[in-house]
Amino acid sequence: MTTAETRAGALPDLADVPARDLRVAVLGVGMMGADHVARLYSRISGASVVAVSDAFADKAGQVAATVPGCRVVGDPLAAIADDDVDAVLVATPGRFHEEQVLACIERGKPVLCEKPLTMDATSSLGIVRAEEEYTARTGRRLVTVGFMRRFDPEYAELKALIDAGGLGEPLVVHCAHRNAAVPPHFTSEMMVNDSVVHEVDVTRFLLGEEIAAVTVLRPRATRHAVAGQSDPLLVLFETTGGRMVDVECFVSTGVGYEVRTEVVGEDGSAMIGLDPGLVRTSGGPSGAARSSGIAPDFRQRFGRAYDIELQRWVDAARRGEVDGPGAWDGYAAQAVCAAGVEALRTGQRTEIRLEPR
Ligand code: ISE
Repeated sequence: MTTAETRAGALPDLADVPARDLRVAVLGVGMMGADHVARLYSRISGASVVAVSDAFADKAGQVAATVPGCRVVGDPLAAIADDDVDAVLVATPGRFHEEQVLACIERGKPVLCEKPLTMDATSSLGIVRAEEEYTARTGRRLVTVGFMRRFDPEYAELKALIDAGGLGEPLVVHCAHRNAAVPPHFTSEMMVNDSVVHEVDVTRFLLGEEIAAVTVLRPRATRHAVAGQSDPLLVLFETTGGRMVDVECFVSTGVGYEVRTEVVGEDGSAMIGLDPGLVRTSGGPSGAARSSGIAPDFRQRFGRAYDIELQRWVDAARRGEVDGPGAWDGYAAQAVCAAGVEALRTGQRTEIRLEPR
C-alpha cells in the first residue's frame, strides 16, 4: 500500500500483522525509551524493535546495538513513515509529541505515547479530533497514552473492587506521591505536570468521572526543595460527581518512591501502595536504612505495570485495536494540569471545562 492510499484513509498493512511480529520504532531512547526498548526485546512477545531514533545519535546507536536487526533512523518522522515500521512508541521530550503523534495518525500507525500527550490542552484536543476523523474513515483507533498505573496489578485490583461495589459509593480518595529526589530544574509547575498528572489519571480511572475543579496549597517547604520550588504541594480535586481527592505530592523526600492511594467509600476503604517489607517510619536519622522495602524509583515500583502496558499495547495493535488510556484521557489530563498550574499560581480554586466528547 502506498503512502497516498494510507493518507486517503485505506487501512495500512496491519492486516497481515498477526502472522508476524509487530515492527516497532521507538522514538527517544533516554531513560524511559531505552527501558522500553529493553522491555520489548526481552519480555514482550509479538513485537520487534526495528528502529530507534534520538536527538543524540550516539545514544541511539548504543541502544540499537543491544537489539539484533535494529536500525538507527535519524529523523523521527522518517521512522514513522518507514514502510517497515508498523507501530510507534513515542518517548521523546513532550514538546515533540504533537507532531509525532499526528504523523502516526496520518500514516495510520498505532502509537503508544508516553505522557504528556502534548504540552497543552488545545493541542491534545487537536489529536483527539484528528484520531476521531481517522476513526470515522476506518473504524479504528490508534492512540494509546502511557498512563502505566492503570496496568499496575494493585490499581487494577482497586478498580475492580470499586466497580464490584466492594466499598459502596466511593466518596474520598487520599493519595501520596513521593519521589526521593528530582533534578535541579524540576519546578513546582513540573510537580503538577509530570507527577500529579498520574493522580489526575488515577482519579478519572478509579472513579470513572471527570475532574471539575482543582485547588493547590503550598505547605511549608522542605529544606531539601530545589531552589524556588514549593515542595510538598497539597492538591485537591473535585469530580463532576462531587467526590474529592487529595494528593500530597512531595518530590524531595530523600527516602524513596512512595505512591499510595486509599479509596474511602460508604461501606469501607481500601489502600494500595504499601510496599512489602515497609517499615512505616520513613526518614529521620536511621529511617532510610529501615525503609529498605521502598522502591527507589518509578521504574522499579511500576516495572510490572510497564510490562503489562506494553504487552497489551502490542497485542491490541496487532488486532488493530486500542486497549488502554486513549487520546481523550491524554486531553483531559492536560486540561486538569493546566488548571492545576493556574491554581498553583493564583492560589485559587480553578474550574476545568472540557470540550464536548
Ligand atoms: C516522572 O516523570 C514520572 O512519570 C513518575 O511516575 C513520577 O513519579 C515522577 O514524579 C515524574 O517526575
